[in-house]
Amino acid sequence: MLPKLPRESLIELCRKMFLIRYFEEALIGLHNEERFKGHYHVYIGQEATGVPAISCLGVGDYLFTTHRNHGHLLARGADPRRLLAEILGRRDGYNKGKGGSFHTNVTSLGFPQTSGVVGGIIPLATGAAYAVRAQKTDRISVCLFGDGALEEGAAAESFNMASLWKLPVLYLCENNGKYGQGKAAGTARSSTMAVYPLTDLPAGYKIPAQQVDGTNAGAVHGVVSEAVKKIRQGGGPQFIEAQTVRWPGGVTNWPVVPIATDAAIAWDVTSVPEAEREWYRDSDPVLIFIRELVEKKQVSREEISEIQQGILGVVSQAVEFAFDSPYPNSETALEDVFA
Ligand SMILES: Cc1ncc(C[n+]2csc(CCOP(=O)(O)OP(=O)(O)O)c2C)c(N)n1
Ligand SMILES: [Mg+2]
Repeated sequence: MLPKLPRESLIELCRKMFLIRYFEEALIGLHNEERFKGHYHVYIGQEATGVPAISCLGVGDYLFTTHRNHGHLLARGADPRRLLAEILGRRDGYNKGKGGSFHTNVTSLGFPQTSGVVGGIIPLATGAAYAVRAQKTDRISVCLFGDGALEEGAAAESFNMASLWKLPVLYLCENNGKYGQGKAAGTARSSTMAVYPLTDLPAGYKIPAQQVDGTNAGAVHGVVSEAVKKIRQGGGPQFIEAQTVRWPGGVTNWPVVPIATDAAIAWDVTSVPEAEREWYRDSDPVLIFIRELVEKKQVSREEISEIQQGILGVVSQAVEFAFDSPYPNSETALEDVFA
């Protein structure tokens, strides 16, 4: 299902999904070539959740994200050059290279704090919702987190307060399940939660909670835009569980790219190694989206190919920019720190 948006907006969503996919594939390649060190997580497989969801927000809204933040930042319009520079610890990064992959904060885009601590942003997002309400604005706070974060006590405490105080917060839980597990509504179990379905947890706190197919951009756009509207009208918190199927390249500690994503795979998966073929055919959100754009005659396959080439160019410029950027001077180590 395509989001109910004009063609130009659909193309913009398509560009953003490709940008995330190619940015992350390039990052994995750079790590494999040992051009940078350190741990990182990628957003591959969840593009059709973050991109349409974030497109529903206003410029003044706050977003809080996790260890898998690259996709959320790019969806919100972050400059891939400065994001990559940050991940590589370079001076031209969004946080002068001091935040890195896990803590890229972009306040100008409404990301006051990113946290690699699982569940760490749930109370922060809830606090931001309290703040915007106290300031009597119509801003909302959006909390993007994985299914694993629901294990944390801070999640339960936040839901309780958000519900009691009817705070303007959207909890968007990205349930990427376990590798090899289906995503059909109601069957996707989290790998780490006894509560099942996950929506039972916020529902217990009387927060309206629903599930959506996170690989279906139109469905995500529909439920998120509706939830945002209700929150902005003073309806209190909302919870959405977006279910995706874990990308087979991301099942081990260090991601591996089984095959470089190419639009042609959307129509012919024979080039994909057999072990990963099913995922690219049935669960790859980027390929599902472009297949639908073409089927619904919003774009031609040639146009898709042009978009793809354009984005590959943007990503190689980002790589060049980031490696040209110097490391911060040691004298600046104590600048921009609180204590
Ligand atoms: C409090 C805390 N515990 C453990 C970790 C280690 N850790 C990093 S990612 C991760 C899995 C989180 O699962 P989920 O929230 O579902 O996110 P996913 O990686 O599946 O997107 C864990 C346990 C951490 N960063 N913080
Ligand atoms: Mg998860």
